[in-house]
Amino acid sequence: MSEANDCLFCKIIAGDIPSAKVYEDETTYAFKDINPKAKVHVLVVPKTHYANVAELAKADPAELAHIAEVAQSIASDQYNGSFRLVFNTGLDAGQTVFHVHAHVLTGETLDE
Ligand code: IU
Repeated sequence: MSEANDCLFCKIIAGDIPSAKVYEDETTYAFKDINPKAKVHVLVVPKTHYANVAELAKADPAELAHIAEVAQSIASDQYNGSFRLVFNTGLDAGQTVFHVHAHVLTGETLDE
C-alpha cells in the first residue's frame, strides 16, 4: 500500500487517527463520516492513495468496481440495499480530502 505524506485518510487507514470502522479488507477501508449527511453515511476508500476517482479508475479499475461492491454490501447490511454513491471530484465539486473516497448514503429515503 502506498501512502501520501500528510494525507488524513492515509493516516486513518494506518490507524494513526481513530475512525469508526465499518469494513476492511486487503485493499479497502470503510468508516463512518464524522459529519453524516444521511442516517447512514460511510466513506469507502482504497488503501492505496489516489487523489480522486479518475486517477483510481485509470490506475486500478478493479478497485473502483470493488468499492461499488463494498458500498452495496454496506447498504444491504445496514438498510434495504438502496444507496447513493458519490465521488466529489475537484474543489468546485466540494472535494475537501484529496484521497479518493466514495460517500455511501443510505439508511433512509434520500431527498432527490
Ligand atoms: P469531500 O467529498 O472531500 O467533501 O468529503 C470529505 C468527507 O470527509 C466529509 O464528508 C467529511 O465529513 C469527512 N471527514 C471525516 O469523516 N473525518 C475527518 O476527520 C474529516 C473529514 I477532516
